[in-house]
Amino acid sequence: MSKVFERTLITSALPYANGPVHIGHLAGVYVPADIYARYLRLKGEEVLFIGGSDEHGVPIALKAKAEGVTPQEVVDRYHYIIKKSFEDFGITFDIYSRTSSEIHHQTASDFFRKLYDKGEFIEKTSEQYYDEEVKQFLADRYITGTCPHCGNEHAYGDQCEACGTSLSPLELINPKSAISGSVPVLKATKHWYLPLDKHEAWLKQWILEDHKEWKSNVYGQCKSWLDMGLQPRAVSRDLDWGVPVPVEGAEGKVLYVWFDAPVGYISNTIELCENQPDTFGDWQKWWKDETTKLVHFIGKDNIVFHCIVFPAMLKADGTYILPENVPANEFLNLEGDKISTSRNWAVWLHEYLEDFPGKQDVLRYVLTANAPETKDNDFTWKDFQARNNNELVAVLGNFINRAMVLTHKYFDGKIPARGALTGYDNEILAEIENQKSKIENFLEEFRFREALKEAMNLARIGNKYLAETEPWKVYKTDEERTATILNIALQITANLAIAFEPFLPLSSEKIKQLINNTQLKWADLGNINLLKAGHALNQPELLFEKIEDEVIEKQVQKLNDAKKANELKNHQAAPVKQTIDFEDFTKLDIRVGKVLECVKVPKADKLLQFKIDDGLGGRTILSGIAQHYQPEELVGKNICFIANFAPRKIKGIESQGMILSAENADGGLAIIQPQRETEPGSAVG
Ligand code: B3M
Ligand code: ZN
Repeated sequence: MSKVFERTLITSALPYANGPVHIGHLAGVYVPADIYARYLRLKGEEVLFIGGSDEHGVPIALKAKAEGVTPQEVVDRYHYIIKKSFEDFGITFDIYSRTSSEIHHQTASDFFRKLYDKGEFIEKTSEQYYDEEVKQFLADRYITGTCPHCGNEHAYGDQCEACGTSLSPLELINPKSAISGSVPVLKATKHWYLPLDKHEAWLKQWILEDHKEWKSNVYGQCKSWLDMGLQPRAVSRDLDWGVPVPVEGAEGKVLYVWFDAPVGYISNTIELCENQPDTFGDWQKWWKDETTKLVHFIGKDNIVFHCIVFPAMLKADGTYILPENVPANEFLNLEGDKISTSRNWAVWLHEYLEDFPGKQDVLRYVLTANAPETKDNDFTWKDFQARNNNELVAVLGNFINRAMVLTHKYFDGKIPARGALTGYDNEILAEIENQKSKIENFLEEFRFREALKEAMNLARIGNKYLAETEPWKVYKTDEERTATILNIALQITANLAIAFEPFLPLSSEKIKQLINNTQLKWADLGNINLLKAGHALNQPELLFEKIEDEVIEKQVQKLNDAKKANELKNHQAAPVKQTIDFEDFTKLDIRVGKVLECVKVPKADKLLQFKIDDGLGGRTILSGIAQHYQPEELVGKNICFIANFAPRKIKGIESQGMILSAENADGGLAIIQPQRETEPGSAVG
């Protein structure tokens, strides 16, 4: 028998507060969670939607250290930027709080302590790397060394990013502390472990048997974890940033970030319910009542923590409900490349809004239409433009605008009364009624792309109806028939306002303004008598506007610039060549020359032809730098050249030497010039 739920608790992954949020976050987690929350609220259900920043963990501590500020300063900086981005994009959290808050520290600490008192942990002492210079145990990420598999000298204690192998710090050859650079020593340290192996049996039953309806990507990942067999997991760390382990003798230890972060969902609920008890009631009803449906929205890299580790923690406590579903998404790539904060390969939400003010719905639309629900997907600016121009403008916006404009033209902006219906009218009305269950079923199954497609099909039905019935022609001979057609078109418009509300809240609001009816509920969807004859519409206004090629090209350029800047930043000089002695060096006859003439070589786009004063009567040299200099800017300049370079014929011209230049990481060339005026023919050495 399937369970009967009375309310829904929706959580969305708490983003790390070590950078702003980008389109990948929005597409993977926050837009789907918000669609679901809005849909349930529109249906009049009792809903709580929890968000917040994850402010602990090694990367935040590491970033603070690198910047010479406290971790609190780092998270303060990003928490508010992230919170604002979510507000701007209409993500309707009931609370967006943070894990550095006092109430969270208290809640997480109590959670740990209860499990500790119940004997749910095992204690283990093991040898871990310790930095004697800074007197600190080193988290895996704080240790670098040579990868035993591929020889990469910059592998981390948890992973080699060159060959992708997972590592343990003890496997690294020549380990070094990333904090002080010193060689770490092994030292015994005690930690608490959650024995996941003891939870394996019920987890298998609960997921693999009782939740076969979970999305296949989620179910599949859980199955492979469970098939491999679960191991005890450390839930504490030697670190000075986080929730202190509330046990005697645990000084210098904090809860592992993945232990405290999911408890953040609970502490944020407590914070909200304590602040607004009249609206949200007692927090325990959200977490401890079997009639509450708990749903976690996350990205695929968080599956194990939400489907296995956190449920095991909740079960170990014994008083909590477990998630009913975990609709995790796969990843969104950007223009064919993995989104990366550190490489600045991302579309940042706050920057998007600077470039596309007021267009949050366009992004919500594109990210949902192209959501990575079952596999990784790609965001491209071309697709963004196409979906805006061909779908939002040409289908949705165009239909509503035609219905509005024609009604103003023929009926003074008032809903005309419907006359007798034709067979075709009835067909269309039946199609409209049908859309409701299609959209609903997809929403209930967390298939938001399909749900959105069906909402858009409602507008397609409307466009088809206007194209077939041609009210602008009919009006000349039959006003009553025109009235019927436009009445139907306006009922479809009212339906669109409802159907799109979970997906495009701002546009839905605008449609309601246009039709002058803000009272529409989800239950009204499919109803074809929503607007009464005689009801006055507001003035027509365009809902969406075309996005031109130049605007899109600018965005692509911006990404390419970021890529270039990143390549330069990460550029490492080439390794030094084999050692030579002075003898070898003296074989090179390097001299200063003065450029007398410089011209382009015909039919060779890279070559410049130089006439050089070498103090010996002059010589001709060809050089492949035409793409980096205009010939005239070099005339009169001093340069350096190799005078005893064997002459070579290029394009029928003999080149008698080689001009020296330096090459930048991006391939740009710069000619070497003596730093003072020097006589032609002077030796360089
Ligand atoms: N902060 C990981 C992430 O942003 C983590 C999620 C916590 S959810 C409790 O991918
Ligand atoms: Zn490696």
